[in-house]
Amino acid sequence: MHGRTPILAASSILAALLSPAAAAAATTFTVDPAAPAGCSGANVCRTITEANAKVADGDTISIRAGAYQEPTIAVTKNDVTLVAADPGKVAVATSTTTANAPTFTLGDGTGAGRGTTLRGLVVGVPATGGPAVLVEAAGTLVDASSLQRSGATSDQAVYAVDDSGSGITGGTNTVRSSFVVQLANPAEAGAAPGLLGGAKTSLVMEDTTVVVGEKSGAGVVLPGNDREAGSARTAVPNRITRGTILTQKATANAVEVLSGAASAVPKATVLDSVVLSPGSDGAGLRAASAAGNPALQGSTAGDIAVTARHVSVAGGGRPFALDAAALPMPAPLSAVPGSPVTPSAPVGRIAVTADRSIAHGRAASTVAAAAGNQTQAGSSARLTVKDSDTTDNSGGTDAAGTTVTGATTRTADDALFRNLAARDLHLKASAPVIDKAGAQVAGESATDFEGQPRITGAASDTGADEFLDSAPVASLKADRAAVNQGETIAFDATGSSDIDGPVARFAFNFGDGSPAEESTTGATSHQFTKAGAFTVVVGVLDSGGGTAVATLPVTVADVNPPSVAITAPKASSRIRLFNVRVLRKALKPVGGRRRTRTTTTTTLRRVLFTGTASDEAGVRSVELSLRRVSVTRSKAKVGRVVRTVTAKRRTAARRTAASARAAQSATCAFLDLKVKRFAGRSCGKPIFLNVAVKDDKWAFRLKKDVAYRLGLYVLSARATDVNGVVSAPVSTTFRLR
Ligand SMILES: [Ca+2]
Ligand SMILES: [Ca+2]
Ligand SMILES: [Ca+2]
Ligand SMILES: [Ca+2]
Repeated sequence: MHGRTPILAASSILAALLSPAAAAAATTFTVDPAAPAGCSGANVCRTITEANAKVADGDTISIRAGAYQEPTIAVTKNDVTLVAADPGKVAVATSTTTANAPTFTLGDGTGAGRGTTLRGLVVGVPATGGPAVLVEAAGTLVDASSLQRSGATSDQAVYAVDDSGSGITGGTNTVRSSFVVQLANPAEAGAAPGLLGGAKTSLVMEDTTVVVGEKSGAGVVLPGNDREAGSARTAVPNRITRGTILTQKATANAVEVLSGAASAVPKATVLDSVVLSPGSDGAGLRAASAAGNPALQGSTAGDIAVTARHVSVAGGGRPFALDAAALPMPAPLSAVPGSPVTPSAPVGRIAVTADRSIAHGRAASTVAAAAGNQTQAGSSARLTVKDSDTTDNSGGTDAAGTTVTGATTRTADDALFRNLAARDLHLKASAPVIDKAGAQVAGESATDFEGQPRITGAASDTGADEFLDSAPVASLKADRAAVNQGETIAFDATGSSDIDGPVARFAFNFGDGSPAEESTTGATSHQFTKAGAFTVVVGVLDSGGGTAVATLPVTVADVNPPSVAITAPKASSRIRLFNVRVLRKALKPVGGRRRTRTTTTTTLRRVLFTGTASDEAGVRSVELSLRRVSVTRSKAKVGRVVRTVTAKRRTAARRTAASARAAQSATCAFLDLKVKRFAGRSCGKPIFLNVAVKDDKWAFRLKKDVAYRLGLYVLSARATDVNGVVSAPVSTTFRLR
């Protein structure tokens, strides 16, 4: 029974899956550029256009890797998903040469095409093209995609919502986990934004990065979400959660919230955990009332209410710009059919609240509540900066109309951001706003602008970034990799880095047994006295306690031979080679005469050669050579000695002459244990014998399997270290007697 449970469960799940699927019968079409033209019976089509012509509501188009150039793809069935079978490898751009033709059109304004999803696509446009994605529906989703207008000469948003069609009465369009890039041709000068929201529908952006180049306009323009919504005037706020919005034109604002509609319903916008990086004279957020709808004289533009929490704005002219004076719609909006373009009197009330945010700029925010042509009673503009780090004037409401309240601080840009000049608004490890924004508030993003946990450490951090210490990166260089013993190598770890701030400490371990060395500069040098192959390690420690290591191999050549010495025999010593024992035994007298038998027994004495050998790197071996210089006339024999004749004593002069002759003849007698006798060899090539060495001491004992002769000998010793460096031999002359 135990074993059957999974099978039963699996079959019941299968049954549950099959029955509703049979009713829904959604079809997946596959687009494969290698397929024959048209669509096969197996629903494999060569082009997206062909598949799109076949789909019914709820179907999926799965697109294989390829670069697709097709006429504008207009999705007019509902809940159709176009998904890359190979995410990131499906590039789509329109082949249409008509000016401003989009690559995708989602919906047609009649209510068709709602619920379309684009997922995993790279969508581009030709130079004269329109938006990469034009939305004329609601409920659409662009997910995990990259929308690009690069080198474009036409001035269009990359992603634009046109919800002016009568079939659209509200709803939300979403861009999630995507990149939106607006890089117009450098020769052009346009004003189009990266994304343009709808007037009746909400725009929700999540985890999306927007980059708009210097020849275009704002990052995101939100014209409101409640224009002419008829009887169902429910404001659904625009929402930008997590992500970065970066604009490069000097005057470009990162986000604009505009109101020109004839509705009193608030145009609510929430920014949560977003980095706003405007142009050098732009604002992080501009909220402005535009003209009312001339067709609805006397009505007001809808009020604007913006909540910005955990937002970081810096690097621009000002954090916020509020303008309740009546203004004409900006150019990109006037291009949207149905947008009001005529300046007229009515304006709305603007309220922007920044909470636990970093609100920086070269100048303070601007708040313009009333301009000369503004006549509508009750118009107002109010900016509140609360519990934030801001360059706005503190202390009540300043002359410009900004109220700075709560636990506000004023920190210099350099003390906050990793690299503001490079538009990197991550917090430095030393930023004083870390852990200053308290607990997470219900409804807020649980993660920071880049998706890291909102609370790291004791509390959340002010602004969009929650500081999460990154490990440093260690780097180690040396002026050379190979030296001789006793030489010095310079090490340089100053190339180590930490993205959060400077590296705090460096610890060097040279690998040769010497003590580790600490440094705050990252540069040091070390003299290697030992030979060998070593791994030098540098450990770097950042201010947050993160560590990293880098290693470098070095080789130190052994140039010091071992030192070797002979301790026995002493120089010029005379060593008795034999023990002689004489036994006399009295025999029975013969004929009254005493008889004595004398037995002389000769044995080899214990003759031990000893010495020392040492080396810093260690001794591998010690070798001896024993040269017989001269012999007595008689052979010494272990056992019975018949007689002993001592050779004529040579004078020093005669010895010198003898050794000179030996050198001339270049033949010497060396002990050769292989043949167990003294063998003749060239004097320059002694026969060496390996001897036992332990703890820097060596010893060798003469054994009786060689017939030694009494006479003059020279013992030489040499040692080899573990690196193969051989010492010069040392010698001792002695005599066996
Ligand atoms: Ca924190
Ligand atoms: Ca972070
Ligand atoms: Ca770090
Ligand atoms: Ca050595």
